[in-house]
Amino acid sequence: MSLTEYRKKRDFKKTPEPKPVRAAAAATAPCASLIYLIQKHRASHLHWDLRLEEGGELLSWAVPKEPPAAGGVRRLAVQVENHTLDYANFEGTIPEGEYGAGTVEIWDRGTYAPVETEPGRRVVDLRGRKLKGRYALIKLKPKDEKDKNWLFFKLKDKSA
Ligand SMILES: [Mn+2]
Repeated sequence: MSLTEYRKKRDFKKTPEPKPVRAAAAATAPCASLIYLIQKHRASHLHWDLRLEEGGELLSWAVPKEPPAAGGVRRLAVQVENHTLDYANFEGTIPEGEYGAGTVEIWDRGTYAPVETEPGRRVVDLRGRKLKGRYALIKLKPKDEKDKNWLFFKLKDKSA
């Protein structure tokens, strides 16, 4: 996935969201700490945008309900277009009439470490202020090509 869809959906003359800079798509050093964040997005429907840095972009999922700090709660997470890395610092108001119109605030931020990365399955260790510990993202069997539904949940802490 590239940032083509991210660019296509936005008019950077109208939205304050960051415009991708081509030169900034530098490869991430393998040992560098990777960005994890969640933005609370009050758009037409309130949701939380979960973002994980990978390959110089932010993989992104829209979570319709508040992400769980504890185990035992599974949340739907709909994968959306990759976002530019600069989006990790974005807070503000997307104007009426623009894609995602509404307010964006950073709800949680930190770093993460990938534990398992397979197509349709990711396990990550999150080190945020609100979400900490091991989480899984599991892609649900798609009913059609457009289906990008995943489940996001905290794995049980074996040491507890
Ligand atoms: Mn959003």
